[in-house]
Amino acid sequence: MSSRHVGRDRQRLTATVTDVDVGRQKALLVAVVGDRVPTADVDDSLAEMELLIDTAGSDVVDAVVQRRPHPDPATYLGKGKAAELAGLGKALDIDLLVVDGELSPVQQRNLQQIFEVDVVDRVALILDIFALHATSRAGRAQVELALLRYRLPRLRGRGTELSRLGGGIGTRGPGETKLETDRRRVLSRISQLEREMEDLVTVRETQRKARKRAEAPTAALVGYTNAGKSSLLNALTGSDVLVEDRLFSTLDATVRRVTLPAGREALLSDTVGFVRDLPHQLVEAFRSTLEETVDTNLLVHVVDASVDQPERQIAAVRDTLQSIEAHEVPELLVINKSDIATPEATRRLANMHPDAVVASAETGEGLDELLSRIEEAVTPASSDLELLIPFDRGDLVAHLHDVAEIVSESHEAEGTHLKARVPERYVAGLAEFAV
Ligand SMILES: Nc1nc2c(ncn2[C@@H]2O[C@H](COP(=O)(O)OP(=O)(O)OP(=O)(O)O)[C@@H](O)[C@H]2O)c(=O)[nH]1
Ligand SMILES: [Mg+2]
Repeated sequence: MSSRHVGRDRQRLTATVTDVDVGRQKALLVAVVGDRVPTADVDDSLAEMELLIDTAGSDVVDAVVQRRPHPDPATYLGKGKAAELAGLGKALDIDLLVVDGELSPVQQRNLQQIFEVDVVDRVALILDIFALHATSRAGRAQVELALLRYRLPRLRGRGTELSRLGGGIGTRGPGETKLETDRRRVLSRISQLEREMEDLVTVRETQRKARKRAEAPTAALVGYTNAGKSSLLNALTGSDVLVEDRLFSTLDATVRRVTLPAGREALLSDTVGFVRDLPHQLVEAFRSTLEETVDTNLLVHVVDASVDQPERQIAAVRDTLQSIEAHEVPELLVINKSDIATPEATRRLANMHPDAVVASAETGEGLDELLSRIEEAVTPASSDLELLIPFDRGDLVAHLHDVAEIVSESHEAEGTHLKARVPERYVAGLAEFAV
């Protein structure tokens, strides 16, 4: 069993004590990892935790890794280690202990007693960020649902207050003041939210059907959080969706029209980013949103080529897609941020994914190619037909003008004579008019 302090001067993410903004909470970050986990993987995971903690409004004053085969069932860290670190925490005057892992309610309670500060695990941290960023009614309802499901098993007995004093990580949330104080009321709030979600799903279902009727093909931007999905949406559609160097800046789905090279329009959507081990409470709560987003003709999977291990992010995204049963939708990989990634990293990714498009939302590199590739992927196959349509079927002629490319049109004694390039799905229904 060994432990290791991660140097404070470690690149970019670890704040030194003097950097800490007044008003921001000071956090001690701890991780328990197996003896054989490579150091690079541990550092990667801690760097991501620090970015998450920063996004949630706290600063990491020190990070400690304890190597042991398994977390302690009672105290997560070994008991001795926990006591030692509690001393360090006092010396550093921390407000918060953050664990890079998932704590059982018992472990969380015990650590809270040992450290005498709030204790937050990775799940609570991610839930907290979602709570901070949720703005729409649906987004807030979904986050509240996830938070309540996370907190329910952590309620102690009857009448335990859910919201503790102070407004730090793990205590916030939409509807926080409304958070109910006992199990029964939490449960009834959960079913109320579930009903609300069902209603919202129905409304959105209707909107989605309307969009489908509009016959515009759809593509959805998916990818790891901070990969540049919103930036690409902006660059491709000239809109100004919020872009931040923070995790989970986007929570609500946005849909924008994009004009494809041949002039056809498609609908491009942007939504919440993924992260490895996205808490299951969140996947559950956001399932309907996520499933809607990925009910599309094409997934445009954006990967940030400038991160340490882009392959791991690609794998995490594909895992999440699998858990929402979207892994069968065609995928187009975009290797983004080529302007800041090293040429070797970009080349390595491009070699491993020969069908991917190399692009930069920042410089515009590769965007034309990306649009053509989206067009190619979403354009349905069509057939050239020659049709004779009786005059009493003017509706059909009008419909063909909407959905098909009319090559020639002439009015003859028996009806309208059309030569048209017709999308495949209409071909069968036109058989009786073929000449
Ligand atoms: N240099 C460079 N920076 C980029 C590029 N694309 C995005 N960024 C930056 O990366 C950060 C994240 O971009 P976003 O577009 O917000 O990423 P996102 O995938 O929408 O992130 P979430 O909504 O948080 O999941 C921002 O600081 C962007 O300015 C790029 O091609 N090159
Ligand atoms: Mg975004």
